[in-house]
Amino acid sequence: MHTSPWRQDEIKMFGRQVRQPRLHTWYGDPEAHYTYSGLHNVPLPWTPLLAALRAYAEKLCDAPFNAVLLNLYRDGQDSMGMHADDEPELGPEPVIASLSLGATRTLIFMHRNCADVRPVHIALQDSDWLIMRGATQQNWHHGLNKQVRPVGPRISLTFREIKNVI
Ligand SMILES: O=C(O)CCC(=O)C(=O)O
Repeated sequence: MHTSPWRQDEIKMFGRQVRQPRLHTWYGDPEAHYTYSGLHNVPLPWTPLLAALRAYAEKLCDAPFNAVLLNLYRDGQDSMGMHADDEPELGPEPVIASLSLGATRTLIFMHRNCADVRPVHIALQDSDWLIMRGATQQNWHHGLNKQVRPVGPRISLTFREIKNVI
């Protein structure tokens, strides 16, 4: 994965163009195009390693995946804002399987509609799998904060199924 062609694209936030606070790449079947945060992602072909991890994820979740988003957090200054993976091409109740590699970072879940439901903090360690499914995206936002404490790089691989492939 150190040979991945990592990208740092610009997205529009509060009316300004800003660079995403992390790097990413998108691999998948040729037709698995994915647009989020205004970025259109055309898939790179599966590498043997990513194809093997996809097969493992499919067994683990008993669900099909045709693409994977790789996120690289270089240090504690890299982050991901609170969001739901609820783009139309993922369908209403997507299964998303995420593998964490490298440094431990904490993924925070906040309920979308009930302010009195406490946030859930999940410390994701090297080799951990996290599976989101059912109504998770409808009910929760998730994200990963910057942190002051020094931390090494972390990669997450989030396997998805793009449904309305073009
Ligand atoms: O890095 C993570 O574990 C979170 C990734 C994520 O939220 C996403 O790709 O939508």
